[in-house]
Amino acid sequence: MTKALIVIDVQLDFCPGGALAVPGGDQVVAPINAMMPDYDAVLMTQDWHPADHSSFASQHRDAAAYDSIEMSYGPQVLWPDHCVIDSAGAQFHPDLDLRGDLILRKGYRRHIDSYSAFFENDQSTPTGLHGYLQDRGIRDLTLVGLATDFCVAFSALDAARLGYDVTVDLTACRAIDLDGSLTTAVAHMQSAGVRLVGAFG
Ligand code: VGL
Ligand code: ZN
Repeated sequence: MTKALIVIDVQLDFCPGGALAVPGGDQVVAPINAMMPDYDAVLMTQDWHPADHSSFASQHRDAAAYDSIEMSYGPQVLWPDHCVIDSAGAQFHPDLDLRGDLILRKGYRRHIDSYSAFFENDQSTPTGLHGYLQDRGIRDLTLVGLATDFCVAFSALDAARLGYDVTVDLTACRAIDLDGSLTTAVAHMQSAGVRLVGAFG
């Protein structure tokens, strides 16, 4: 079976010292590089926001980073400004092996966030990744990267919903863990049939 490794958002802003640093975020780089040769396709996502993106707390009066607000498409956590288009923090970690097949950018439309590699946060606007994978006959996906409880989990849940065989390798993931979000994400992934392997870092 053709199998793909999907590397989610291994960018400097999600690593220690970055704008939305995930504890131990840089520790995923070495295991991800080591996994790449085992896959027929290696795809990467890159969180890529305009400077006035609506997921940034800075764009909302009376709101602070990590507050949750209601948007037209549902609940949305407000984040510190991060992964701004062309900024240093939006770059991939310099040690990440970039010899992959596809880089998919997401979150570039001001009014809607996109955690998942498959759909924007309205859960219905496609990114085109499903079509790409179908075209290549890829049905078997392993997801790794940052952050376990947001972009990795949303991508894994969408992939399971679309009928892919989905594995998340926790050895090569790290979480933000906002108010129990990691426990919730793990429970949702387990009940959706996502295979969780490896140990939490
Ligand atoms: C992410 C929050 C905001 C992620 C991206 O990559 O998990 N989280 N943007
Ligand atoms: Zn983002």
